[in-house]
Amino acid sequence: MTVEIEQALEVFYRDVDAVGLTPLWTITEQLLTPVPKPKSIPWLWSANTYRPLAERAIELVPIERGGERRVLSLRNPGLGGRPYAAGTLWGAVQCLGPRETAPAHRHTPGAIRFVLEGEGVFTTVNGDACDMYSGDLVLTPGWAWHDHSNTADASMLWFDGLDLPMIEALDGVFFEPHPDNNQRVEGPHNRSAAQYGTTGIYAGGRAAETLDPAPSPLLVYRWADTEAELERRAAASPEAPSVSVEYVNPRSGASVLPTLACGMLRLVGGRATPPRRQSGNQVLVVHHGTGYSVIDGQRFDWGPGDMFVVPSWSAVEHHAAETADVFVLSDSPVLRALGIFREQELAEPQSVTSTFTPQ
Ligand code: GTQ
Ligand code: FE2
Repeated sequence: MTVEIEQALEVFYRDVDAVGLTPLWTITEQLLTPVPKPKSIPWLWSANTYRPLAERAIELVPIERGGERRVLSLRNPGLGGRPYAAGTLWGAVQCLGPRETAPAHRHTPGAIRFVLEGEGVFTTVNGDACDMYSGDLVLTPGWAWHDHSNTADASMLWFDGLDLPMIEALDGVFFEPHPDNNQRVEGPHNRSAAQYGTTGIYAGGRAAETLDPAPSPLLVYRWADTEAELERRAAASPEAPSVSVEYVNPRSGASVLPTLACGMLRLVGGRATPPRRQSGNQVLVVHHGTGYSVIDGQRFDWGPGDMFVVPSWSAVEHHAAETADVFVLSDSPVLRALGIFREQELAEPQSVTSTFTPQ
């Protein structure tokens, strides 16, 4: 290269940079990765760790002082301190002490609740009070008014899943407090459940075929109904290492929210699921049973209440010690809607190269 060209190039790079342009050929970070390279990493939050901390939060932090919600968010160490479980998903433990209420509001991000322990709380969604019991799924679709009330003398814990990081990435977050601290409950509790009954619980795999931009009108899915369908599936496939059900919109058969899919996986004790991966992130919450999952070669042992993240395109297989039920939250409806969802069965079980130490 001649000295003139070298000097001209130097000036060119300076001029380009000065006006806010970056030549693609100078970017060293790989942008178009051959496969997804999520920043979040496989991680697990153990119930033995978070439960006493939730109890301390109830004692120490009144809802008013601690903000609108008494929530401990799952912070994935791969995300540079951001309070997100994965790049697209918020996951958290929410707790409400005896006789407490959390103020009503609404936001464009959609949320789901999976109930861990206790009873006596109801979440009011646009005036419909949904009673919450262990193993139930409750929806608060985007822009629906919602608040939580504990009418019992014991505290209650549940898992919150939101599409907040995704909606934030789309610069689509809106929030509004309700004019009153709590909504007025209209009519009897559980009106959506009375109207739609058990029609929102499907055998696994079918919701994927349908897309619906509207959220489910059924707002609460009872554990007893989920369990009954799991048992029907298990009886129909006695050889299978696992069976699954999906929670769906009973009107369309699509995922519960346009952004979030929820399912329940029943793992047969002593068996392992075939290793596979899919694009998009997942947060799993153990409802019953013990076992371990291998995620990208790392072993994660789990038991009831434990929560863990399977980032996009990570290889995963689940092993149950005894029959285990695991709740699965994913962003797959968005990838499907965009026509970019991929999944792959892997030929070989993974070899375990390390074991995760819970914090
Ligand atoms: O219960 O309304 O975990 O608004 C995060 C944001 C729960 C809620 C969270 C929320 C809520
Ligand atoms: Fe909220």
